[in-house]
Amino acid sequence: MDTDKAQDTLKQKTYDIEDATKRANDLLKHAKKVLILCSSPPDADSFGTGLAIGEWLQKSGKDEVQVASRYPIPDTFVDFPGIEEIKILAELTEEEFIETLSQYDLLIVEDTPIWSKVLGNEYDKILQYLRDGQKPVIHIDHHGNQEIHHSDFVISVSAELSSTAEVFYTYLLRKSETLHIDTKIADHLYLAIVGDTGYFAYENVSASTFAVASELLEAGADHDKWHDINIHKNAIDFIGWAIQKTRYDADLKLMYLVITPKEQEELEQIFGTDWLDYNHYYKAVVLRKVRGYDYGIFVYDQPDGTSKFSWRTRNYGETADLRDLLAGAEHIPQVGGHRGAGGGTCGLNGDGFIDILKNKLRQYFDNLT
Ligand SMILES: [Mn+2]
Repeated sequence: MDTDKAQDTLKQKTYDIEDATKRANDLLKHAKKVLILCSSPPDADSFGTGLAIGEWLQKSGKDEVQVASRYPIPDTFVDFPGIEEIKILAELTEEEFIETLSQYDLLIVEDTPIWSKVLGNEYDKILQYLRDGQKPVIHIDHHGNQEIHHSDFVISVSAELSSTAEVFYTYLLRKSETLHIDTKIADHLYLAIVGDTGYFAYENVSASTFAVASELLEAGADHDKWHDINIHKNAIDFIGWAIQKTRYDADLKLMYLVITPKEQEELEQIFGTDWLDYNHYYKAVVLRKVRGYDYGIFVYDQPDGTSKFSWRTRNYGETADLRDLLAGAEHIPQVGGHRGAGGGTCGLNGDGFIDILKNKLRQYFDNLT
């Protein structure tokens, strides 16, 4: 592991995205059969960018290109344009997936820094297969330089831009000599950017995001169509349910929703077993919008007594970066994402996690004064 760590540090110090892009282009040029894995949790950026990469490679004359996911696609995505092109490989065992993978000569993973989010819940053998150099891997992402980026067998095209779509467009597609962007690719990427920026509203938007969006519109992306996305009624009903359960701690500027196993049963009765698919809008329109509450937390208990959490933090002004507060803390094995939106896992249940977070925030505020 020490060698791995040394290599990580080396890679971090010497990382050069132009060089990574060049090496990625080399691999892309020579590959004939390419498998693209979208990440979990599913979103417009993951699917839209995956489909755009697939379309681009297909048009570049590859023999075979497949966009796929190791996780099932939730019902909320049935209307997502092109979703039927994404092959679900969720049921495959690790051995079966490796068998599938062996039929391709390049693997692309995108829109996540974490292996489990692309390779599936069980992935040790798959990762070993990749680590052994059995299959070249390109990683395209915007989540900062974490696990996948640090794997020395991976060529990682990674930059902290609004979306993976923006990274892919900026570093690979815009510079591509082989193909001019067509309407379908433009549409996929535009939708991906719209999704990850909340219609150009979030703080991850920069001048370059607008420049890319502008070029995508020029290339035929349909802004009117993508602005007309409806929200599933369940997502609205979920907000109604969740608002009543949301708790507030004014001193810590913290609002939080803990979903216990008992409440999960209740949610299952209302929304079915897919209840977790409907929280997106609550996070977007409630968690980060209440004045005086800079930190919005969504946490739900796992059957084994642990919990999963995510946050939406107000970015403007003096707010703590929850990544820094929680990284390496006791009972927090995993934390990632962005300053404004991220999440992780906790070895304790949801209430236990809230206690940890409150302590961390209290320390943070005490240090400020
Ligand atoms: Mn993304």
